[in-house]
Amino acid sequence: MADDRDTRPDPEVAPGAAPGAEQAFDTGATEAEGGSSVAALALAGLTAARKTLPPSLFYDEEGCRLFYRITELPEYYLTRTEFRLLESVAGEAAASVPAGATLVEYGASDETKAGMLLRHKDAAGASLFRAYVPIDIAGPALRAMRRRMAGSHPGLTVLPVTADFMRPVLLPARPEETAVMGFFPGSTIGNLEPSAAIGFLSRAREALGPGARFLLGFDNCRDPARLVPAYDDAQGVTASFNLNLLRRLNREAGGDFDLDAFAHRAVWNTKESRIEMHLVSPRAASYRLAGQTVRFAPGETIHTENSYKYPPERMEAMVAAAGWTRRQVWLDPQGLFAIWLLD
Ligand code: AVJ
Repeated sequence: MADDRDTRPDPEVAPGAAPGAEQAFDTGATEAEGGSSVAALALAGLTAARKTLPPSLFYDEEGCRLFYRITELPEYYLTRTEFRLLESVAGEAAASVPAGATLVEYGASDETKAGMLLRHKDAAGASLFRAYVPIDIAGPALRAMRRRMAGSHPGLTVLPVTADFMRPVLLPARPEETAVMGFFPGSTIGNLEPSAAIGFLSRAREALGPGARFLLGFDNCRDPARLVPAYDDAQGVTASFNLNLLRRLNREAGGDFDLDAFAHRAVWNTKESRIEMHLVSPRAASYRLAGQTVRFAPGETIHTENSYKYPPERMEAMVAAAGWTRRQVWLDPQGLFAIWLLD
């Protein structure tokens, strides 16, 4: 039955989309960022004085596969550290909402982390969560998730939203009195510029409504000796993940990039407290993209991602600027990863 709805807008959509909201309620849209074409996004970034590509472009099907492989690399401690931490605190975190709540996950590539929250029940044995709203740019992954969860979580209403969570996201309608918890794991907040992170957090606060809780997972490590290998692994999986951007542009945006002519680079930027990923063109070169020419000077880079690693006091100021209050802090035993409960 779930498949029946895959090509139609979800009927349970609240009327009156926020201005500028371009999103699909699981309509199977293939555009990047729920509206702008891959070519338009890429051209905007590659014709700028300092070349960039938006990290949301990483996650085509191959990119999702490569990211999953990254999460299993020995050097990439983030996912497994957060996983273990979440395992130990999920009960306590989930118990901060009354039974029958809705869990809204921003950037939900699969249900493993949410599943740790969703399984909890209150003292009377009632499920703490009645509905789950995974929001992600990758429509196919969301549809696969909904099919799996129909079997694994009977009784849970799953309402996927295919959207870039950086745009105003319109949530499916839910009963007014239902409690809600936002969930933003994976240190994905680190991909955002600080001002954009505050903007995201305050839009989420508005969308989730008064009384909402928010669970935020982020990398707490600022040691380049650990971070650089995590973003430039020995097997070269992260390099493939980065280069896959160009493969995608060749396929979807009329590009002719020579993948062998670019090198992956990960650098720790101390001043900005972030890991940067770049694609470097060691030689002068020019390529076609969507009917235009993109020229590279020798050594010029495409800046493809930032992963900010915010010190706790900085994160505290950001959540406060967005109107949230930090209620609880959990850290793994090594102090590498943090999960904060906000309300
Ligand atoms: C999914 C954004 C959290 O920044 O660590 C992994 C993506 N990039 N390796 C991160 C990523 C390179 C990841 N996030």
